[in-house]
Amino acid sequence: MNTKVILIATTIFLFAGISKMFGQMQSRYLVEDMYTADPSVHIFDGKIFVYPSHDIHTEGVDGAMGGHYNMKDYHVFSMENINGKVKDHGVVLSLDDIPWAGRQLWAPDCAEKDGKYYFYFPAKDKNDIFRIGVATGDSPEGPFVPQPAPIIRSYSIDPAVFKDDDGKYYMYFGGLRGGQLQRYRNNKALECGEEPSGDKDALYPKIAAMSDDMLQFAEEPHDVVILDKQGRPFKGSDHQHRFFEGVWLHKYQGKYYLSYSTGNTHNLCYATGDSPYGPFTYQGILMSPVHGWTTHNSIAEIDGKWYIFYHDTKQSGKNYLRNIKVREFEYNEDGSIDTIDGMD
Ligand code: FUB
Repeated sequence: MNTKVILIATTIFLFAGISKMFGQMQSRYLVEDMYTADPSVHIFDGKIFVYPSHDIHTEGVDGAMGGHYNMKDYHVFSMENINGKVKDHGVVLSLDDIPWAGRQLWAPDCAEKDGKYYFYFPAKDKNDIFRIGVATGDSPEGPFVPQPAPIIRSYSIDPAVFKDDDGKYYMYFGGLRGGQLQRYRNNKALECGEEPSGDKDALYPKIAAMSDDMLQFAEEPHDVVILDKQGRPFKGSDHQHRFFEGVWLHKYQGKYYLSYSTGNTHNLCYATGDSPYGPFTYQGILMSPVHGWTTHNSIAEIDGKWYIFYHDTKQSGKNYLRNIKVREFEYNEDGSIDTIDGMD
């Protein structure tokens, strides 16, 4: 190849990259007058709804087990379109109104069925055990009225409810360390549970089909198996790839995409599969680490474009005071996704 050809090819390559960048919506903070995190996005009634955690300042820090994420209520936000004004629908559920809950309202999600809305949330019960609760409402904006008790057989954190094209609903959940998943095996609490280390297989997130009334699991939760490209489970020591928390499930061109955080290595990874139950095959890093310890995503197609909702701590400089954001991304022709820059 002579120099002229190389020069032309480089110019075309750079031009394509720059136009892709400028054609796309760059990252945008959604809420700046309060701290919010863990955004779950849904399109309800033709509007974009975001269901986040509501971060607050807390005295007393318990670094390793997340005690400083001491949230006490939830707000709901909506937009008419992706560039539109973000409306705060106010407090839709408070800790004081949840009869079984003791503390720490963590990452929630919401689902719609037959015109009713189901708001799912993790909270520690009065014995400091994370359970997953559900509160119901007649509108995606809330308010939501909690059920008197958590979902039977629920444990750990980060519920994400996915509606498949056949109308079935599934809850994905689980999170390590502060999220307590290491305290369980085969859905049973252990006397003393530890995160697998060394050559032991890593723990998986869980999935359970929802009951027709959306208030309970319709089955025992199953492992959501995530394998590397050679079909092997990740080892407990492989902190760059193994699941930690914050699962989200979306579908693209008939494939199921599972995205999740690796926690202490701060990656958002993704894996694909042919069934909501998996197994899923690891594909790569969806987003490189953001500012802050936690990273948590949700994904939706809005008006023909794809968006990732996430959070970072650029504005506060504190791990437990986060701001939710959105940015556009594109799929490659083969369905893969190039790593999104989390620092952007
Ligand atoms: O917001 C509290 C916890 O931090 C969430 O449940 C995790 O996913 C992490 O973002």
